[in-house]
Amino acid sequence: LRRAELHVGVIGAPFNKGQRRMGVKDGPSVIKDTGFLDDLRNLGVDVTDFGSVTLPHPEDNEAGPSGERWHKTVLEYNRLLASSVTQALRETDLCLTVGGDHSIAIGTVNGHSQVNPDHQVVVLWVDAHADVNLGKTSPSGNMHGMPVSFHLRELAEQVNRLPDQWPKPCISAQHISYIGLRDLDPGEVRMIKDMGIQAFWASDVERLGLPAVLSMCMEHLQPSEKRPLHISFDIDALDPMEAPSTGTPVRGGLTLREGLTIAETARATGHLRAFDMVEVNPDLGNQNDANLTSQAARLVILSALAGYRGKTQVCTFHLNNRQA
Ligand code: 6HN
Ligand code: MN
Ligand code: MN
Ligand code: MN
Repeated sequence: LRRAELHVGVIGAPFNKGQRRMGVKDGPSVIKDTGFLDDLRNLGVDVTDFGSVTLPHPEDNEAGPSGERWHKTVLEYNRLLASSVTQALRETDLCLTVGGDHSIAIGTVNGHSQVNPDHQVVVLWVDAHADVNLGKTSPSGNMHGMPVSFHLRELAEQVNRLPDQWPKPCISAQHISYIGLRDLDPGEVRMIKDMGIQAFWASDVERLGLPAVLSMCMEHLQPSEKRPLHISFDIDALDPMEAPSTGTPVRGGLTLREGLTIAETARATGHLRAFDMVEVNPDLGNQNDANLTSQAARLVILSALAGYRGKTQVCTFHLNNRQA
């Protein structure tokens, strides 16, 4: 029996209360319908499907102290999701969480950080948006624009948590880098500057080239055994021509090739432990748009987890495995 090089745990997070477009709840099912789980298995990855996390008792819309829409529901959902992520990471090498809107990264990053208290999770946030709003800086009240703020120690005093103070901050400003930014709110720009967070805008990728940007990110984050890498990949990081079916599209984004390169580079560190794929909403646009978007998500996932780039490309992961 061939021993797989990588054992991946997959969690579905069909959650949509972090924003106001309901169809993002179907992200996990349309991405699963691409057949990516079988693709992974065919590429020699050992896959355990942990099923979906759902809230047993849907709450009413209870806003947070600063008007955070569905505040209690979003945080209670993420508390559940976090424990599933922690569990998955105790049983596998890498946890893939498929959303759902980006508020689910409150739970994924928190759950990842709970696995080993001696380890410091480092995060690469691939997104058109910075998702670092506080209730008071958010123009929308939508919590998918806030997950990063919950994790930052520097913002600990300014975030509205659950009554028992969940979730506790788990990273500092130097433990996160952004790639793909192009639509930030004024408060977010100020916070990123004040905290000195490493941030590469889409224009920086254009100016410097992606390989240089990625080396600077990895130099900065220093992923290692004790600094496990978490990628939170918002599909809206890609240009809307590549991934149109998403709730907050912004033109001038990354190409799919660039998305695949980010995923492959992260995989090549050997320290990628968690990957979120979020914000695919098949309700937006026509069937072709939805297919383009879920296929883009599938390819990014296969690149991150198995170094796969397409049918005609030699998959080094597979070959190495066979030759061994
Ligand atoms: N996302 N900055 C805007 C807001 O409402 O806070 C947009 C957030 C988008 C969030 O795409 O995950
Ligand atoms: Mn195993
Ligand atoms: Mn976004
Ligand atoms: Mn996002």
